[in-house]
Amino acid sequence: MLVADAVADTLAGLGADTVFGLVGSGNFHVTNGLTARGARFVAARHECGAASMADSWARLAGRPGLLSVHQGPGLTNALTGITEAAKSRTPLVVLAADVAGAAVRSNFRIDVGAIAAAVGAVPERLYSPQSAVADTVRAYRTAARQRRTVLLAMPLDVQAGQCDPARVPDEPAPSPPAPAPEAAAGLAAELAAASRPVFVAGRGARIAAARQDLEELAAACGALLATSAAAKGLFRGSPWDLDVSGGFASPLAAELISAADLLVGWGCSLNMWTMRHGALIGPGCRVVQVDDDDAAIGAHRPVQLGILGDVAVTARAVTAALHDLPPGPGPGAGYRSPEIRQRIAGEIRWRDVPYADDSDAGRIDPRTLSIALDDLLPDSRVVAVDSGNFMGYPSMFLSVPDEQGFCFTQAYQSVGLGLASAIGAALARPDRLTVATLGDGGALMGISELETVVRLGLPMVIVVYDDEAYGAEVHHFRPNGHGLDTVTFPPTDIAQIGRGFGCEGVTVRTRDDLVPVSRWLDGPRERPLVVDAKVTSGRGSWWLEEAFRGH
Ligand SMILES: Cc1ncc(C[n+]2csc(CCOP(=O)(O)OP(=O)(O)O)c2C)c(N)n1
Ligand SMILES: [Mg+2]
Repeated sequence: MLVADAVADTLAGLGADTVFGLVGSGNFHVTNGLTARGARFVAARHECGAASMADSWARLAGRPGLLSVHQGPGLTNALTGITEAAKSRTPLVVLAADVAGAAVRSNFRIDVGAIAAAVGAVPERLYSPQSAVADTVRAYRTAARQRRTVLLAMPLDVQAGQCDPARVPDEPAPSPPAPAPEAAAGLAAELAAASRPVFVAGRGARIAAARQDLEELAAACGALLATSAAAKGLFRGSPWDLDVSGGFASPLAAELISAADLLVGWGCSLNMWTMRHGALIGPGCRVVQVDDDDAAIGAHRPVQLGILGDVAVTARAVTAALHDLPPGPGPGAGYRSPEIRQRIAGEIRWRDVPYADDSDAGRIDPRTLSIALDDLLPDSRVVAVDSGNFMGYPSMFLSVPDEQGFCFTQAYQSVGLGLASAIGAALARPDRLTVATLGDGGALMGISELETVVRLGLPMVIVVYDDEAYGAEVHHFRPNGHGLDTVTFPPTDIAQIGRGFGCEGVTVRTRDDLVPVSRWLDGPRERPLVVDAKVTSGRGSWWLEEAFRGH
């Protein structure tokens, strides 16, 4: 069997059924091999877009994504998207064609292994025709089981070799790690002693599908529930849900989190964003971290107790340990009082926080825009967010139905990934309306994938918060009186650009301009909708100040 076919056979045998990419001669055979075995190939217009699509698809599908790229520039074009995936611990296998070992003077030659290592991906390689199947299995399982982005170099000479037909060893996945019993008992004792415990659930809680287990434990000890941005929506609907902790936290959420006497991070790194550089950890507050990666424990904040274990398994073990505590006062109502419940119901959402609307005749306040969209858009949605000053508005003012409703690709803080990540999300969750939220800078950077949205017939809403600037940079440098010519731009008719690609396009300057959005939502949604919202930009957003502190 041709090695290229054996690689495709192996991946299909492991369950791969969707592959994103851009095909050149070097990845042609493997990609065709996959489609011949029933996989869907999604052609992107830029490899970075393909990488972001595969990344967000994998996040929402809950299994490894596949990205297929040509050797050399095909891979380097994809690098920003691959880096985001690697930093987010997205299970992703990059099928990266590579020049033959002897082609030392090839134009396409780059050091693929060094590139993988440089961006935090795992370097893998088809070492020989004889090992190609085992190499592919190892790459896929590393991605799936360790949640890593794996860069599988596929040298052309190896791909063209012959090998025995693929036989994928059938191995059950190992069970998620349980905590040491004394560690579970230690956390139970901490919870029993706490009067104001708060849980902050992160990506690890989302991956472990731990909502129910965490809610049961939280109910048993009276904890309030919050998430990192990566797990936004996990506790939606709970009367004790504080939504996101960190820069996006509403004033009440920040107040309640910083008054906690015990914070437990569940699969959450408690980084500078989630903890506002530690400002959300009040004086005397004890901090516990539960994670299946020991390197994550204590990496950002000092902890009094670190527990190595899967989030869901640990939550169940701690609930059992709470019940086993010796007779005594035991946990009380904790942080859950009728007054707090009432305040959460009335004040926890950003849209319930009063603000002075700074819309004028020509531009709409981004908060007003976001609240209006929140009212118009169906609840069954996935919100994908690009990077920039604007990004807090959709993240804070658009609600999401659950943790599957939020696609937040910010581990590398790159502008320009939002549209492509929305495409991956739309393909993973066709049952929901996908809403891509972008700045004008990010929209124009990733605009080539608008053709992909149209070609795939995705009924997507693309909202551009258009301030005609790299707003984040404007707000960063304006206070110091720097010249801003390098970061401001003349008006661009993004609605018209959308129409040029085959979308419907609407320009929004006032709330009344949103009428065509309602009409689109009520109609057949045959073409994607681009909303070019001309937003006010008098001052930077408040969460941005947090970001600048990190620079
Ligand atoms: C790829 C990349 N280039 C540059 C930056 C620096 N940067 C951060 S935010 C930003 C502006 C983005 O502009 P836009 O998408 O319009 O969003 P806005 O800040 O205006 O809301 C830039 C250039 C970055 N984060 N990523
Ligand atoms: Mg902008």
